[in-house]
Amino acid sequence: MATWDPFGKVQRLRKANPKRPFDSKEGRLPPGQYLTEKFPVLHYGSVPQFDAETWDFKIWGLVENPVRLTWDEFAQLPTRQVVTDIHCVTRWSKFDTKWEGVPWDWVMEIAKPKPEARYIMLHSEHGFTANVPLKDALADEKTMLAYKFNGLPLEPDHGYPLRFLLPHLYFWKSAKWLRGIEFMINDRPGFWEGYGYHMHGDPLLEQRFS
Ligand SMILES: Nc1nc2c(c(=O)[nH]1)N[C@H]1C(S)=C(S)[C@@H](COP(=O)(O)O)O[C@H]1N2
Ligand SMILES: [Mo]
Repeated sequence: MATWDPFGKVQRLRKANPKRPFDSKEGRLPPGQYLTEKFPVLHYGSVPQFDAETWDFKIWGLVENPVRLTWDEFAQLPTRQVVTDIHCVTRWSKFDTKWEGVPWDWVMEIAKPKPEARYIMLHSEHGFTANVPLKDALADEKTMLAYKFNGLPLEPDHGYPLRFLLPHLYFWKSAKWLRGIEFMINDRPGFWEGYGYHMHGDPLLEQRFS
């Protein structure tokens, strides 16, 4: 792992997940995972259609400023690029994937979550949801609302036009076809979590199922 740490990433992640072995070199491939060069596609249900005229993105719940943006508005927000490893609970990992999107900091600045907000629920097309502790979204400087992969718009299968990216948790938390974020005081299970997937989902701790 690089020693240059401009975002204080290691310290922030350690604070969020005290038991996590971030700085171990062997930790790059989490336990029970194998490496793949491919980019497998995994989701429940069908790939939704995108219509730029009717698509919107909302932020609601425990926030000072509820947000609603059209696709045209969303596409003008500042973006950044990240390179990151991703880890699927079905045991494949992929190294050095390249994404571009709107950083999580933007969500915090525009929506101004209330101090009592401690969890978020990601809301996607077809009613798909995934729950994430807010501290995990905050701790990982790679957390973003991603709309490009390898410099190109996301493939429909991989979440076009927009997906969540929170790469230090298992990849099911990176909800595809994202349409909104809800800030909550209490945790509640999302779609896969309702079928027994872990409420947190840290790959280094092998939090696959609860
Ligand atoms: N909307 C939606 N997003 C989803 C899912 C889903 O079923 N619906 N599955 C998750 C799971 S289980 C995984 S492993 C990743 C897979 O992303 P990929 O198909 O881009 O590899 O998407 C996640 N995001
Ligand atoms: Mo998954």
